[in-house]
Parts: sequence; structure tokens; C-alpha cells
Amino acid sequence: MVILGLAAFGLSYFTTRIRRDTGNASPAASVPQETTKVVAPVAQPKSGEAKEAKSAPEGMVWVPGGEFWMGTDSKDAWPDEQPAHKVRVDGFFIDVTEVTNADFRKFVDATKFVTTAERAPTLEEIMSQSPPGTPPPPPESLVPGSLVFMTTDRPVPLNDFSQWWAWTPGANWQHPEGPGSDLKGRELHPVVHVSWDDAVAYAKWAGKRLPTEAEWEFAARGGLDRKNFSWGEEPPSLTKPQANLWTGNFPNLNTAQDGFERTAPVKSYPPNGYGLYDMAGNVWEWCADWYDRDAYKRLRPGTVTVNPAGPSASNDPLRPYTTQRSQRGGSFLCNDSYCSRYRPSARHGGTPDTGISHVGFRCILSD
Ligand SMILES: [Ca+2]
Repeated sequence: MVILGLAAFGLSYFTTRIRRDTGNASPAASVPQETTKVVAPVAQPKSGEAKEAKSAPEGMVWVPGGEFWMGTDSKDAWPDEQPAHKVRVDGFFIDVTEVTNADFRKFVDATKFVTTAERAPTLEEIMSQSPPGTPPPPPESLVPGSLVFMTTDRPVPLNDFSQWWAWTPGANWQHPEGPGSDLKGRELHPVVHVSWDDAVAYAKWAGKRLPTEAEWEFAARGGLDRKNFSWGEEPPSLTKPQANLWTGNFPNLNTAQDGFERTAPVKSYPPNGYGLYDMAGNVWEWCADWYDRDAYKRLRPGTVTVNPAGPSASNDPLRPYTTQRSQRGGSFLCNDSYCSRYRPSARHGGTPDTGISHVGFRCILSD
């Protein structure tokens, strides 16, 4: 709901994001530091691991635990991705795809759950995460809704995000572009306009949970070691697209050369080494962790962090009045001229009560 407040107050949320994104406009180029290798599990498979793999719940695969380099020191890295550091995670089952509209429909039908975007925000919720002195929004603006991406009709300065994000009353997971839009033909597209709170509620209903950032990144790398992308080192291809990104000139010209202008049905692009689809692009995916921009910098060099569950609190000096949960994977809006965060180490934060038209999630299951 905070998103409404941000829309009304000049979208400071997005100011922050754009400031960061446009500060790193160079394409994500190759950053190989070592030859490709599959990261082997650091321990012998647990007893029954083979059995677990065979009995994977429907729509999930088993990702064996292991040790890997989390983050990156690539020249394309954002400060929050640095430094690369050793992490070990236990094995887990993970959804092969992002949670789809059909999946989410089952949850809503079973529970009558009402998402954040379908509820009117309160003034208190908005003001609690606004800078001091922010004037309250007009009462008539306190209606259910969400932010929807709108292609502009001409090139616009990339520091003026209000050009392409439109506060849209009535936009929610069932109406991704607002009233008049629906999910017909999009049953297998990832659900969007879901807040972190919504994603957690779905996961609990499904008997699963959101992945930690470490689990998500380990899975996204697909067994490759220190590669720039979830598929290796080759940059995104227009002839054999590896992911649903933004092709053309952001935000006014989307050539959809990768096949899709907005979300794509899951499994539209090749899977990574673990058989996981859309770990790059399509929609950002919520993770369990609080977002801490400086989390990696606090680690003691030379140590291996085991099963990190993230910091105890959110931290982002660029957004001091908000709390944020982590998002990973980038979206169909990612373009190297604007946001190259479809790399597996790339990170992002979002207020947990905010859904938007390019953020979804997937779940994992572990002991
Ligand atoms: Ca696309």
C-alpha cells in the first residue's frame, strides 16, 4: 500500500531505484575469472537424498546443497553485490517456475485471500514510510490499486520514472493493466502485483516458503561458478534469447524480439543447469531476506557463511524511511541501457507491502 503514497508523493521509491540503475548503464559484459565448472556438493549426499530427488513435489526439483561464490566483484557489480564471498547452503526443493496466475488462482479460491493491491491503503500506512514533512495524500486517492508500467510514446530521460510508471486504481493480480484487463490467455504467466506479504501467505498455504537470497542465487547459478548470467557468459542474444528482457530502447520502444513485450508464459526460455526457468528476467522474485545494501561488506573475509538467512533488519541509506525485502532475477523491463539486473548476483529491495506489475515469486521447500 505504501506504493500509493509513493505515487502520490512523487514516487520517491522509484527515484531511488532509477538513481541507482542509471548510474550503471553499461552493458553487463563478460567477467570470467575462472573457467566454468560445476560446483560440487561440499558434503556427501544426505541419507535419503536420492529418494528425496525422486519424490520431488509436483512442479519442483531438488537442488543439492553446495558451496559457491555469492555476489560478484565484476566491474558491472553494484555496491550491494560486492564483495563476492563463499557461502554454503543445504539442499532444497525449488519451484521449477515462477508461481503462475493459475497457481495463485487455486490459492485464492481455497482461501478467499485478498491481496494487498486489492485493499485500500490507510493514511497511517502511507505516512509511516514517508519522509518527515511529507504532506498527506488526498483522501480520494486512498483506493485499491497498483503501479503499472506504461511504454512511453517517445524517448524520455531515464531519471524521470514517473514517465513510465502509472498509479492505476483497480490494478491487481487479476487485472494486471488495470480495469478492462484480465488473465485470459495468461494463466501460465507469472502472477504479478503481489506484495511480499501476499507471497508469504501463498507459500504458507502451499506448505513451502520463500527462498533466502543465498538459496535463490545458488539455484539461479545452476551449478556454474562465478558466471555473469544464469546461462554462462554469453550476453543476451536477440536470435536465441535466453530470457524475457526488454529489447529495443527503454522505455519507449519495445521490439519484443525475445517474443514478449510484458510477461511471458513460464518455460518460454531454456532452463538453467538445475532445470529452473526464468531465473533471469520475466519478473523479479521476492526472497525471504530483509534487504540490506551493505550485508556482504560486514562479512569477515576468508570465511564461509553457512545457510545465511539475511540480516535482522532492512538497511538502505538511499531509502531511510522504508523497510525492504529482497528481490532477485530482474524482469521483462531489464535492458542494459537501464537495468542489467537479470544477473544472478544482482539484488534489489522492495517494501513488503508493495506489489507492482513486474514482481512475482517462487517457493522452495526444505527440512
Ligand atoms: Ca521481452
